[in-house]
Amino acid sequence: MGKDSEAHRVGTRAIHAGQDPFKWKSGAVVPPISLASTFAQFAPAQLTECGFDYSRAGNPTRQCFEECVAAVEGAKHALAFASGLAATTTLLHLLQKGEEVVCMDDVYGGTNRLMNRVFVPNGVKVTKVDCTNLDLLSEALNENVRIVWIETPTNPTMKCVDIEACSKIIKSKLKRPDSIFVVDNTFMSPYNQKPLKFGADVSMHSVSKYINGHSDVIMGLLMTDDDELATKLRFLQNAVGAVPSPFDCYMANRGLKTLHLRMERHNSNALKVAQFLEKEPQVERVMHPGLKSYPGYEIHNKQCTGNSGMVTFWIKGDVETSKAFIANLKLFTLAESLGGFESLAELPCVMTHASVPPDQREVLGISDTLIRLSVGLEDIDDLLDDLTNAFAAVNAS
Ligand code: P1T
Repeated sequence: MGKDSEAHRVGTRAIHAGQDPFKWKSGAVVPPISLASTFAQFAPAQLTECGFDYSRAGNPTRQCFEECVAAVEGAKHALAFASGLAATTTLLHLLQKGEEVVCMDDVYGGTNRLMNRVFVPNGVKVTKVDCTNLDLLSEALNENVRIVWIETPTNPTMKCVDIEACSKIIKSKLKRPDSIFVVDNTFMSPYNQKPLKFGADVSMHSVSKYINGHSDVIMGLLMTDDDELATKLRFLQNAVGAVPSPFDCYMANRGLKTLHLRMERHNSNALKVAQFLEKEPQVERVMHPGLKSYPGYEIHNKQCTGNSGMVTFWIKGDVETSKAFIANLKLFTLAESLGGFESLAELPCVMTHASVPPDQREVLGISDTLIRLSVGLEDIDDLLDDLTNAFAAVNAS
């Protein structure tokens, strides 16, 4: 992160950090998409001053995005990958056979599937722990644990984990210097939450969500302040090779320019939706960090400056009620994913979390009446009308 950007606030960083028009010879105010897969060398292994040799190892458009997003999160290093799961896969390649991951019990279904069905068969141990209970976390930590992985708030039940408290326990119990505490920060975005400031070693993102913000890119990120860890991850970024295309880097860099504006609107729209749902007689329970009733309200407010657009609720009834409610929504589109400008609704038990074993889903409360909303940037009264109409239609049927 450059000196200038350290002095700037987050919106200014999103627009200017790493974007100096004079670093491109033309002075273009919008960074060019550098499509070259390879770069000319002056003599064998004598590179230009930019230091690029092959685009898997490094690319100007990717570097431009990485520098900007690092400045927005306030991280020293950012590394971009072809998807959120590609970022996770690359990080998990730090593990040796026999080493262990302690993973929050509620995480994105794809993260759960990656750990259990790809890494466990290859000799990694994964232990699921409800890290909202710090005693359980502490008990789970032993000398084989190399990585602790959490989300907060979690996908999809929105449980809040105390990042700072976890970090203190991990640092005091895991004496090995190579242990890594990762926070998947996708739900909050760098605008609302900066896990590295609370003791996380890595902040991971699915860029496909809020950072890009326009539902037209699949990409992931790992961010860290640790130079040594960054070097290891840079090695793996190139060696494993799950890198994003220059075009996607361009798109994500462009989406990032409005992150601060979008997040303000996501934050306010979602709070109003959550407050509306809390008063709706057909709703059993709502989870959103902006509600006073939210179990992690104080912890969340200590570590976040906003709540994002994610709202989870349990509708009264059964799976047919959930399906009827979703079918009657007109503005909320039935689709997986989140964090785009458009509002989405989904049923995690058969969509994003279908790969989580049914007994685990039951323990976590990912029932067939749990509906997840990604509240977008539309006019709030139109969104509330849409929800009102869908509840009325379910009630009338
Ligand atoms: O889809 P991808 O860019 O690979 O990111 C994976 C991922 C990682 N972490 C979290 C918290 C996520 O929510 C995701 C992707 N999630 C969805 C597609 C979803 O609908 O929840």
